Amino acid sequence: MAAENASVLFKLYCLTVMTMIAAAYTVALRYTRTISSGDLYFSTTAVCITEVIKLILSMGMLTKETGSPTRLKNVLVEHVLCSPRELLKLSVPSLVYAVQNNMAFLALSNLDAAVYQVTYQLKIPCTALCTVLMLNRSLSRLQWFSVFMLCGGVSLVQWKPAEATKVQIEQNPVLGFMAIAVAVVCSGFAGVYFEKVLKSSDTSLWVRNIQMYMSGILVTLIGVFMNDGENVLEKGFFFGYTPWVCFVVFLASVGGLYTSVVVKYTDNIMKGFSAAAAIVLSTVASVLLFGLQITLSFASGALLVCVSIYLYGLPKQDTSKLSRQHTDQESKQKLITV
Ligand code: NCC
Repeated sequence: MAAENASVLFKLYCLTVMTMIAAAYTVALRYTRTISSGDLYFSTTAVCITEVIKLILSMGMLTKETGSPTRLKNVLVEHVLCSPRELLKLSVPSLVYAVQNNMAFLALSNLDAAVYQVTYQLKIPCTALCTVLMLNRSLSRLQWFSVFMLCGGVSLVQWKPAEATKVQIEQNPVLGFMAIAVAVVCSGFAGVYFEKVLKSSDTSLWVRNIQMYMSGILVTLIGVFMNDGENVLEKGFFFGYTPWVCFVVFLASVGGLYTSVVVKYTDNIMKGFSAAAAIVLSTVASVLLFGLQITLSFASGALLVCVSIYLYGLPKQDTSKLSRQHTDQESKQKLITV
């Protein structure tokens, strides 16, 4: 399906599911890292097994796309076995995503989920910067302004007063914030890099994903042995896996695939804007359906999100027309003064 052929409804569906999964993922991950029964699982193994599941699911999608086992075999031979250069190209985002995904575990082991969500929004301007630098796209001043406004708006929307949550582990907030800073940069860079590779050829999304997840498995496996090698050998790869941990791995896998579909049909900046809109809309729906109380910070954040979406979407010529009008007025003023 070509990007332009995907219906608006389908794009909306993917964005909403991606956003819902991301919200559930953050909370569930935090829960598994802090409410431990003593047998805390190795987070590096969770990141690794997620790559394996994403590879299997992408294989399934490619099977469906190609339609016959022979065609599937041909595609895999051409794009995976006989394309070491492409595999190498995709190993860049897979390495960066591996770092990012491990950082999420480190950050959520040391910071509250709400604090994490709010701070992580810095990825929006970081992604915009990567888009401008790596994809040679330009943003008008108004669009830059709206990107920062969105960042502030989403932070306010997700803001919750700090609660004294019961955690059974020692936390290091400085380490948590440092992990977020690394994750923010990784998310911006890897997202835009993957978008660039995906959109620069006709190669199928599922082929690109397979290429990326293959090196992803290798990289994250190295991460397992570098960080937890001895313990994993002693206690086992799946040590400490509870149904909740499996749920986190499931969300990470499905969420990752939805992210890739969203990037295919929109772009990384749009992903940020639409995810924000989905958060606002889902809260408004909860107000209408379940009588949820709206806080002042949510209302002001939602307003900022809406205004930023409007400003970002203004056609560029409109804004340049505005600035041209402004300059014309300035010149007239100067003439009058002279
Ligand atoms: O940070 P974010 O995404 O940009 O991270 C992208 C996640 O998607 C996976 N991915 C990306 C491209 C691709 N072709 N395949 C993939 O599997 C990457 O491995 C990485 O995990 C967001 O925009 O906020 C979003 O946030 C993540 C997640 O909440 C944060 O990274 C938290 O640490 C969401 N992931 C999940 O919910 C599992 C993502 O959907 C949206």
